[in-house]
Amino acid sequence: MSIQEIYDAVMAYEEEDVAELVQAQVDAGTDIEKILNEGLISALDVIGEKFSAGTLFVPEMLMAAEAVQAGLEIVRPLLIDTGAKPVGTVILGTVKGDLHDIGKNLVGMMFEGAGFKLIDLGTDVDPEEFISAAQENDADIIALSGLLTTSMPEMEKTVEAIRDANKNRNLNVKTMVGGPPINEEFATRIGADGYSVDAPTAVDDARALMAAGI
Ligand code: B1M
Repeated sequence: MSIQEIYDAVMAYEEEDVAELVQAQVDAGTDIEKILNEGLISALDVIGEKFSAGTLFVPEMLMAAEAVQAGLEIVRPLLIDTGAKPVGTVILGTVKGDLHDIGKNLVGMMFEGAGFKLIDLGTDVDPEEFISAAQENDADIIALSGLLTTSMPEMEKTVEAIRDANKNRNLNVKTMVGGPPINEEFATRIGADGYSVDAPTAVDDARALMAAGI
């Protein structure tokens, strides 16, 4: 039994096998980060490369994503069950036009595990939905995910709308952004309060934003 088997099962789109293999690794006490990075996420990276190279297509990419989601469901309780006390409220979502949610889900699990109250709006989220959810839940942070380059202007639009709501609609919320096409420079240019490269960093950055006072 090895992590390689998880990787191979994702590459073979064997959703049930992935769930069973991840469970076996969890039961054996394997480090969760190792299961995620070496078993599940690294397989998706290769799937993405094959998609770019034209050697596999959207249906295969989707089947691989479903296999990874099956594995994530197994580790979810371990990531969110820390007993930490609530430290703030985060609204999370993938921006308008973008349907990718695996990274966002991972970010959400880690926020929950760190004791944040999480409101996950899902994918393809309109700027106004983020703002309404933040108002309704008296949120501290809105975290935006985006995987497509076409999501970048959407992210900019969303951050701008939130900034406007902070100024004119009695909202007081910080914005964080992340996803493969996003970097620090872009985040700064669009006026986001934070950029995080991955899920664990997003939690650290959110904690730092909370500590800096909102
Ligand atoms: Co799509 N897709 N996809 N796809 N897909 C990519 C992103 C792509 C890079 C593949 C490629 O060409 N190599 C490419 C984008 C190219 C570009 O724009 N530059 C692409 C494309 C083109 C498309 C379509 C347009 C394909 C088509 O229809 N012709 C289409 C778009 C649909 C849409 O969104 N409107 C599409 C569709 C899909 C599927 C639906 C089939 C499926 C998604 C299923 C799902 O999410 N439920 C899919 C998949 C699986 C991928 C790849 C293979 C894997 C993405 C993933 O889940 N990675 C991807 C290639 C790749 O990434 N290697 C690809 C694992 C995940 C854990 O990583 O989301 O990056 P990630 O999250 C990371 C960090 O980025 C960060 O933390 C996580 C790690 O800890 N992070 C944040 C993410 N969000 C954050 C938010 C934060 C902080 C950190 O807030 C503060």
